[in-house]
Amino acid sequence: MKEDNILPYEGEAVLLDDSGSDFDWPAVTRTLIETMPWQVEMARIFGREMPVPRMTAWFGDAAYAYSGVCHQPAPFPAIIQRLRERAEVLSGASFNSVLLNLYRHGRDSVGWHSDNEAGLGDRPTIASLSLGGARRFQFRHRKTKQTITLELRMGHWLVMAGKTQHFWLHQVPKTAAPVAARVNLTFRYMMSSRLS
Ligand SMILES: O=C(O)CCC(=O)C(=O)O
Repeated sequence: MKEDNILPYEGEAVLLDDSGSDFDWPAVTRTLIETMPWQVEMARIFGREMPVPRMTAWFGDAAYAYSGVCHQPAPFPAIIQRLRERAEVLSGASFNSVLLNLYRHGRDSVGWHSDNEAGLGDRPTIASLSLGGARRFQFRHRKTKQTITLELRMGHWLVMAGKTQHFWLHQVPKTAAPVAARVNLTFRYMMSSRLS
């Protein structure tokens, strides 16, 4: 993975272009938008309960807490199972859970954060698939503030590994440009549940 590393230090991130694979990505995108149990989650931001600016859905073998929101175990639908298998082939890692994000328009976003929940472990491998409209994705190093900007397009897999979540934040910023709806799936491996 090292030779394709997007990150200059203290992390590993690889961008794989899977747009030419056997998947009909526009059809997969439509199916996910139409059939996933999308919800607007509430999260505690600066001490206030606020709707997050995107829709989310969750499937996994174990319960999971994300931004203070508890997700109960939920079996993978067939289409997500196919994508999980693809994620595992491309990354060489195994995944038992997936968080889906639906960015309905350019005002939907996810702010600076890292995927560093305790159940993910110290050096999680996370495979993140982009579908639908292209959006800007940025990494920012916690200490040096170095920022790396990518454009994530339909069929791109961003695989993050090693100490990435420890040293780098990431975000999908809002945009004023007209953009098509975007679906993102982040496959993760939860080592244990912190929920009962
Ligand atoms: O939409 C993306 O590409 C990133 C999503 C993300 O950062 C997350 O779900 O934690």
